[in-house]
Order: sequence, then C-alpha cells, then structure tokens
Amino acid sequence: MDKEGFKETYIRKLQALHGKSLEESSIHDQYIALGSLLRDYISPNWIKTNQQYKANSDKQLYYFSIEFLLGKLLDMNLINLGMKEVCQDGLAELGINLSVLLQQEPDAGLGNGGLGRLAACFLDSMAALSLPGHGCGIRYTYGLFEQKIVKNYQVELPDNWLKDGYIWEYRRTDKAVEVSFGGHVRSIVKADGRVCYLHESAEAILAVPYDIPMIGYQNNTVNTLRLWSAELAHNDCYFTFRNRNDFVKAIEYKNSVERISKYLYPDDTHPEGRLLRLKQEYFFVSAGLQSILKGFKSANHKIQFFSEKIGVHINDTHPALAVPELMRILIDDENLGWDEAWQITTQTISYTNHTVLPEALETWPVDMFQNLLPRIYMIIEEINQRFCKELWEHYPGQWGRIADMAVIADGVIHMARLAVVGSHSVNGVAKLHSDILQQYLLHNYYQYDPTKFHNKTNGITHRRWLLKANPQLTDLISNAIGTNWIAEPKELLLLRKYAKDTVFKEQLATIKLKNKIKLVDHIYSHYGISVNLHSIFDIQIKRIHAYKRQILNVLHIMHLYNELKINPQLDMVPRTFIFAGKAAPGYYIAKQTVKLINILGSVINHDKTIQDKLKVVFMENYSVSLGEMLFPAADVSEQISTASKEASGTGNMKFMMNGAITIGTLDGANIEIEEAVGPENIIIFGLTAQQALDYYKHGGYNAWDVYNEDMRVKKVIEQLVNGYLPDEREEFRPLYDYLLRHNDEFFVLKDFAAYVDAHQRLDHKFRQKQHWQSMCLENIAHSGLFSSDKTIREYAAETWNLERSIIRR
Ligand code: NBG
Repeated sequence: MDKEGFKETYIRKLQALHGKSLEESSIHDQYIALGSLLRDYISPNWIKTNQQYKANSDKQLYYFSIEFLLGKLLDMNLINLGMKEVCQDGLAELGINLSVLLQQEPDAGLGNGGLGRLAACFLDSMAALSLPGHGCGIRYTYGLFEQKIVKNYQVELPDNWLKDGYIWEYRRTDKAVEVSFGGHVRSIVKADGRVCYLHESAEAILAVPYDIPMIGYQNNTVNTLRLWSAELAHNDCYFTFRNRNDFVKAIEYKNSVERISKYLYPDDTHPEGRLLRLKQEYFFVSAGLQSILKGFKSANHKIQFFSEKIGVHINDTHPALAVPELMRILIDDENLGWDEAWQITTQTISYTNHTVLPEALETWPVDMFQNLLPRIYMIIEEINQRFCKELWEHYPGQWGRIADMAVIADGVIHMARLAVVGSHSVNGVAKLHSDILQQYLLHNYYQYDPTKFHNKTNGITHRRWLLKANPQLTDLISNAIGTNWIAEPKELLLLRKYAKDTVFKEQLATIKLKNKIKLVDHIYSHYGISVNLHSIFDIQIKRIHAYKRQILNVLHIMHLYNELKINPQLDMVPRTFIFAGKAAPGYYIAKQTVKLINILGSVINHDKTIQDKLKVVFMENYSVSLGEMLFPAADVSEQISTASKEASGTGNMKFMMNGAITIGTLDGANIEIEEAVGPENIIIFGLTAQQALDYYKHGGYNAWDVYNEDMRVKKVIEQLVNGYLPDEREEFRPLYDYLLRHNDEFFVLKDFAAYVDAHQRLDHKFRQKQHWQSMCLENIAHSGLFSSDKTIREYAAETWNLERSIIRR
C-alpha cells in the first residue's frame, strides 16, 4: 500500500465506521479506523496462513498459558507489516499524529510479569520465524489491577481494559465449546466388555473463543492467539431459574459462570488455593484441547497420528490439567485404550518449569478437586497408580522415594509432578535454573529419566524491545551494520567492530541521552520530580517480591543518603534510582516495600542539602508500555535477586539490549549474560547460588551477626524503626522483624557489603566515559544471544519437532 492509497482507504474507513467526516472525528474514532483498516489488511494473510497449514498438514504447536502479557499491538503490528512509515506519513498529511493514536490502545495486561511476557515474546517469535505456533489462554475481563500510589501506599484499582472494546479480537461464536464441572461419574460395561465412563449431572459452561492475530515480521504469517471467555451455556439452569421467575438466583448463577474468566489472579507466586483458580485452569485447558481436537478431526487425520501433528506446550503448571484432559478426550470420546492414549498424551505434551519457590508450586486438595472435576480426578488417580507401580518395579522397597515422586500424596495433587510425568520434555528457563531442577527440585525424576530434561534459556523479542521501544538505536545499528541483524539478531555482534570508534560510541551516548530526556519529562509531568539528566539512571523494574530484593536496593539508598548527610561534598556521580512494579494485594511485605520506597523518595527528593546528588522515583502501574520507555533510558539494570531464586529473568535481557549495564547476582540468566559480555562488562556481587543453597541446607545464617558487625547495616536497619522516617513509628517494624528476627531468608544483610562495594565499582566505571560506552556497546552487541527467536528455534528443533511453513504472497 502506498501513501496515497493508504490515505484514501483510511478516510473511507473512518467515514464508513463512524458516519463522520475526518474533521468531525475524535481521536478515538481515528484510532478505531486505523485498527479496523489494519484488520482488513491482515485478514487475507490470516486466512491464507490457516489454509496453508491445513493443506500442508503442518504440525501445529499450541502454547498453553494462563497469562499473555501482550502490551499494545498497534505499533508493533505496523512494524511487523512494514507499514509504519507509510501510515505515519499518510496520517501526518491528514493532520493526524500517529503517536497520539497509539496511546489510545489499552495495554492488554493479561499477565503478572515475566511468565506472561515470555509467552507474548514467544508468540511474536513463532510468527516471525514462520512457525505454526499459536497461543491458548483466558480472555480476562479485568487484567491485573491498576496500581496507584496514594499517600505513599499502593492502591489497587480494577484494570477494565475492555471497556472501550478491543480492536484486535475476533469473537468466534461458531467455535464455542462446552466445559463440564461437578456432577458424578457412572461406569457402564459395554457389549464388547469394555468399561466406559459417563460424566453425569455436570454443569456445562460455554467457552467462547476470541482470536487475536499474531503477525510475523514482514513474512505474511499470521498465527492465532485464542483466548477463552466463559458464558452461559444454552438451556442451562440460568434459564430454568428465569422461567421460574427466580431472577435473583438466575443472576447469581450467571455471575458465577462469568466469574471464571473475569479476573486475572494478582498473585504470581502464591496461588491462593482457591476453587476459582482451579476452575480457570481446567476451563481454558479443556476448551483449548477440545477445539484442537475438532480442528484435527476436520482435517481427517487418524487419531493415532495426533502427536505427529499436534504439540501442546504447558507454560508452568497452571495448564498441567492438559495431561488428564487429553487422556479423557482420547479414552472417553475417541475410545482409545489407556496405553495408547497415554503414549499419545505424553508424546504431545511438553512442560516448562518457571520457578523453584516452594510456595509457588501448585497443589490442589483432593476433596476439592474431586468434587469439581470427578472424571479428571479418576484419571489422575490412575496415572498416579500406574506411575507408582512403575516406580515400585524400578525402586523396590524405596517407599520414601516413591512417595516423594507420587502425583497424589498427602491428600493433595502435585501439579508439577503431574506435568513432569505426563510430558516428554521438561525444561528450566536458564542454565542455572535447569541445573537446580535436575539436582534439587526434580532430582528424583531426573535420576529416573534424565533424557527428559533440558535447558532452554529464555529470550525476548528484539522487535518489541529494540525496534519498537528504541527506534533511534535501531537506526543507528542498521546504519552501522546493515539490517540483516533484524532477521539474525546474533549479527549484532558485528557492532563490536565499533568498540574503539569514539564517534560511534558518542552517537550511542546521544541516543541514550535523548531517551533519558523523554523519561525526565515524563517523570516531571507525572510526579513533579525534577531529575538530573546527567545522573546515573539506575532502574529496578519488576514485580515486588522479597526474593527480588528491592529492599536491598532501598537499604543501599538509605546508606548513600546517610553518607551524603554526613558529607554533602561526597565525591559521587549523581544517581537517580527508579523503581516500578506491582505488589500482590495480599503480600504485606511487598506492599510495605512500595511504601518505603515512596516515603524515602519524598524525604530525599526534597532535601536541598544534598545538591541533587540523589533522587528516588517510584513510577506507578508498571506495564509493558512503561517498560518500553524505561529500558531505553537506563544506564544501570538492577538484577539483584538472591542467587538460586530467580529462574531466569527477562528484564535483565531487555536492559542489556538497550545498552544498560547490569549490576547483579550470579542468578538466573545473569550468569549467561556475564558469560556473553565477559566479567569486565557487568558488575557482579554477592553470594553464589551454591553458597546460598549451602546456607539453606544448614538453616541459613545469623542476620544479627551482620547487624552487629557492620555499622552501616545497623544504622539503616535501625532507621526503619527509630522514627527517622517521617511516618508513625513502627510503620516498618514488620520489615525490620522480617530482616532481623525472621533471620533474613533472602540474605539481604549478608549481601549488603558486597552490594555497596559493587555500586562503588559502578560509580568508578561510569566516570570513565569511553570505557562505559564500550561496556554499553558490548552489551548491545551480545544481546542477540538473548533473542527469543533463538530460544524458539531451540524449542522448535529440540522439543516440538516443529517445522517452518513459509507463507507466500
Ligand atoms: C518467572 C520467573 C522468572 C522468569 C519468568 C519466565 C513465574 C512463575 N516465573 O525468573 O520468576 O524469567 O518466569 O520464565 O512467574
């Protein structure tokens, strides 16, 4: 489409949609018209992609995830379609500013953090690589809450992201399926002597899919993200109540059905064990698998070949019910025997673990589960029995080991165990994490079948996190090394030939400065805080969690501030510490941390005596879109989790790709970042994972020892409770207790000295401008290693056996 063609189509679209002229139209009208124009443009390729997959019988991969953190799609789609320039220029000639329209789109915040964003990056990469891979999840009416800071506290408001509709979704009523809950199971013996199971008196809920096109980068591929919404089924009790004029009951019932897809759980590490969560998990897994089966059968494939044509990947354990649900379908609906069904199921399903935090490993009480999903429970029981029998033959007499590996034990169903037993491949998300899975968390399974276990280090899509988020850096890179790196991000390594080129590095620095200016303006207009543009922008953005140790960052800031108060002339490069991140509403310590950051900010930012050397900014409502502004503006990336706890991290990769220097522990993918850039281009501190694990083995360390020995620690810890902070005394007593009395589970005090020292090294390096710029360049150059394209290529080749299917125009 050329510019003139675009303008003409656009005006026609706008008029037809809204019955208004361009002059009469609102910004929202203009945005809807642009979205709608793109929908028209995308449709033929979407149809073609699906037709080709079907005609070629290409194997399809379905990525099941309870979260997809998409962010905004309009700008990304324009880039992927290669239409951005035409569109921007065409609109400008019509007097419309594209960037204003882009702001109209809500962030699809259908996720909590890394896990959901990873799923979104993977969909982007699958489409870009012409791989037949699709997403399956839930269309939550409300995304993760909107965070506001009121009087320093986090307040949670509903994220009503769908209130003005969503231009990218296509409701597919014709593809709806029913999902059954409750009821009971009756077994009958058929004429041929086989036992079959009837699920009776169950409550059927309608699952309606909304499809979102996932557009490949300038390659004609359009894959599908299918999100399921819960609705009333036809002829269900809602109508019975209504017919009896019992409107209250009818409405109550309707709400109970719709609730299933209404809210995203705000807690990403601590499932509350609530029935609704379990309902959600079964709901989307069952709907997803049923619709996959329908598609498979409509292509006239024999069920025996299912796993050759279909792969189902489960993103963490939330979709682990895919294992028994696929068994149910194959046995009850397709009449296969157990062994054959099991063979197909395990060959179809693969599983990624995303955490070793014990509180995040899902379990469901048997009673509750059995009532809600009686047939599925029977199947899990049989999986468990057969698996334990197998183990018994392998490890006769080793009861302890067998109990540790059983899917059902101590009255609960262990979802991670179900996922491991029911899939052909299990992986962690960074080398260290995969090792920890193999040596600790899943050690018994690893010993039993080591061939199942793999590592797949996470990645991020450079199309969003560089092309979209940092267009100026993108241009600079392309001018220097050509554009081939966009298809092959590892070619970013070619940038290294500029390592000694001062002009190039100066250009890099100028772009960083421009991105910092944008952020400074944003901070000033939103929070009234004026930030020193030439200070080090030191950023920690992620969910607030004890193991991520925002508190370590805070204690260090308090320490710096103490130093400055003693000596306002202190020789330090001015610093701006920026935080963003949501705390789960019921996570007390996390919410206290948010409050502490904000209070500290209000003290420090108003203190004239320290001459602008220190600023602390907490930015509200962290989201993909906010991240797109922050990563490009960062000088320093804080990745300071307790070693062994952060499975991978992906924010670390986004910072690196945008030329920020990591200060971090040897945890998750930080280790691989260090391997890539070399120890001189990253600042590492603190306990290693092995040291942390050894401490854990022996009951931790004594936080009081550090407190008593390090006066800096003593001072900042006391400042939490001695009235030093301008708030009611005792406000931060729980944090104080948490660190000292509960003996600092995450080694905050233990790592404090090393962290202070690391920051001094950082300060020192930043002063050597040339050196610092070289470090930035090295980080960008090696970031191609962390492109999700690489990760997805590995999954496709080693786990999914998935081949490219190039869509021609
Ligand atoms: C998170 C880990 C991160 C990791 C992402 C994506 C969960 C359960 N886990 O370290 O904490 O980067 O998953 O793999 O959200």
